[in-house]
Amino acid sequence: MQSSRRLFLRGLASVAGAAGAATVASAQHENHTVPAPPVASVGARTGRPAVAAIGGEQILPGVAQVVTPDVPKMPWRMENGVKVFNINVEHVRTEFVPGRIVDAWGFNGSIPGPAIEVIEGDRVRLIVENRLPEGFSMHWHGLEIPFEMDGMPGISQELIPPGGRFVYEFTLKQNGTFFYHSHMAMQEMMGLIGLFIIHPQRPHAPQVDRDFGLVLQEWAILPNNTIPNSLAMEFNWLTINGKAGPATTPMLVKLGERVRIRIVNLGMDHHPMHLHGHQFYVTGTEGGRIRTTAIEPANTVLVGVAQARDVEFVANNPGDWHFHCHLPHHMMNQMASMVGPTMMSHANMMRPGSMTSGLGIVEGRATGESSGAAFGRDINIGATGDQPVPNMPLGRTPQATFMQPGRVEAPNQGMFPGYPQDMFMVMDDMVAKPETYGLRRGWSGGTMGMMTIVRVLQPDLFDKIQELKAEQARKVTQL
Ligand SMILES: [Cu+2]
Repeated sequence: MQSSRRLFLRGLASVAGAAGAATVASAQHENHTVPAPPVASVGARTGRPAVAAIGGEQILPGVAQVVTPDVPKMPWRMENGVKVFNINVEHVRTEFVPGRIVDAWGFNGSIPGPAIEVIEGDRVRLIVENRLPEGFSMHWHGLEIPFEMDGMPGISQELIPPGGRFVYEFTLKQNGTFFYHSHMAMQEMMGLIGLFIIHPQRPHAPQVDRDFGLVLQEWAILPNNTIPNSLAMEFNWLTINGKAGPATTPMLVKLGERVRIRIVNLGMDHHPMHLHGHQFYVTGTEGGRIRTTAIEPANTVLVGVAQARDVEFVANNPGDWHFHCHLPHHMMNQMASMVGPTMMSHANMMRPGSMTSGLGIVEGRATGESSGAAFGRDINIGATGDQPVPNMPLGRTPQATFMQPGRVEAPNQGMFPGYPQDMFMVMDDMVAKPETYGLRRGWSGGTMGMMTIVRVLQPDLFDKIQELKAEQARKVTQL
């Protein structure tokens, strides 16, 4: 108990350290990545710092605010009855799992962008500033707004040039789960999307106690590279709110509560999102609320590209339940489970020196007897030199000692491209945070790729984690 508490606190310290580093990174970013403003056709940069949020504390009395794990809310200020948002489109350096640094594009320092959370009937003004090195325009996906505000370059407006601004303003006539994104296709694959959640003025019945918002994205990032290849069709990193499992922050609910999860997908694949331990009802699409007589039970909902789905359920089954895309390749990072067995440095399967040396195959055919029965997955037919390779240590008490803060050398480091998050993926301590408190030791070995966890907690554990979160917030503030 003592030692697990110590490890947990150590995890907190690394979280606090990361927060400090992020501040420095964003300060540097201010100074060198903003291109020199050219003559802007739609307004000039003002250089005005972002105004601190005054909104977002409470959306509507008695209505649960939407929780977007790992993603901030978009701050706004009220000006003459209009909610005003400043949205900067810019390079963002982020981290999918500890050690997997990614340089992509996002909004206000976040990938996906901060979640906009507003109310039906609101008038909103969205001041979009393009800090990319190329033209940009913003589309408000699913919103019924004046044509000039639709963000279609060439059709409804000119591209916003690098350094330029465009002010979008409209009144919200709908409610539901919407999103905002670049309308340049390749920019979508560089990360440019964010949630746009509109609450109804009167909540739908039955009201939910917890409301969560998730953005699904996929990325093709070669080993030893930090920049996504937006042309590639083979995706090796799958993220929920910009994190890959096990770095995705679990969603916490109290036993018996009614829960809504809103899921949005923008990428090249559709994601069948599956919840363990419960049945849910699909209550909304990207077009709004589904009428009550049409909802049906399920535990997997297909969230197609450009779609949104709201699901609701009563969390009546205590436990830590996976919520994940069920496409096998999307349930891991770097497809480590598939390529792993062919990359073991035994038999005649040498580990690759590079991607061009052919996934470790140095002689014969990929499917030849000497290479095992099948490329990618040895089923012990014809393979004499291979051996079973699990995703995580075998045995009743997993030894979660491979990757810990301060000790980055794992015994198998370097055997696989894209270390860490390789064959032995137990990294509980590297991703420790209050929300993971009390998870079974070794849990992180089974949570990869587009996976997260819904924790249906007894009230005392739920309250304990809230205390830990408050304690962590105090520590970060003191820095
Ligand atoms: Cu998927």
